[in-house]
Amino acid sequence: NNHSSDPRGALIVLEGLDRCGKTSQSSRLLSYLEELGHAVESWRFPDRTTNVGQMISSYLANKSHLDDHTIHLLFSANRWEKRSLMESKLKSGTTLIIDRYSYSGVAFSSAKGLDMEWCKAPEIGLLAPDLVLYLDISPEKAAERGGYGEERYEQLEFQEKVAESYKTLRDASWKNIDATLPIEDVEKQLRETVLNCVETCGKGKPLSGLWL
Ligand code: Z5A
Repeated sequence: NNHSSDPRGALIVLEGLDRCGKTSQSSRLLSYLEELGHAVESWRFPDRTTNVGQMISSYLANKSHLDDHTIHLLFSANRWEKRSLMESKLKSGTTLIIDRYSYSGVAFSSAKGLDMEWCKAPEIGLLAPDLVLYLDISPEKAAERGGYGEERYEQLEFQEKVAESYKTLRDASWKNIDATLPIEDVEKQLRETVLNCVETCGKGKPLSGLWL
């Protein structure tokens, strides 16, 4: 039985450099969609609550060292452990707004020098986002925002490389958003795109696999 035309929730991903404003926008989008009566949840990766997530968290806080390939695969495993729940939520009509996903996985690891195709491989077959909102800001501007520099990847030079990697990952689901504007104006840019996406998925756009 192929229920591909059943209505479902949308898989919406927020991506961008550190301090681009993903967390702020994801909670705003959550309230916006809730107020309109949509079933919606906000998630984030890494999901630090799982066992794998705790290993990632300790690595990011510089409390443990891991080989670059190993941490890459842990980030990926952290998404795989949520895949079936993700699918059932979407199929039951819940829209998911996700703060970071496979694009982060590939952009950060390839910025360290790992081969991009190798980085993509373990992500293949995860659910493909319906919309990727890239909150575009330069590493310099992002660094001017609060709380920068406490975790492993929060260095300018590295963030430049991440920005380059992100550029090569753009695909049809990708939308660039000017993230240098005030929070309210960034949100305004997001609202219409997100609503269109939720409506399209509600009409039964089929779910697909990432990078297949
Ligand atoms: N990583 C990886 O390597 N591989 C993977 O597969 C995944 C992740 C999933 C942890 O991610 C690290 O893991 C991350 C990538 C890597 N490393 N880096 N860099 P995380 O998601 O846990 O942490 P984060 O990316 O650093 O998120 P964040 O610190 O929460 O930043 P944010 O969500 O983008 O921004 P924010 O919290 O909404 O805003 C930051 C500050 O700016 C805050 O003070 C806001 O009030 C302010 N802000 C927000 N928007 C604006 C605007 N428009 N104007 C002015 N000020 C603003």
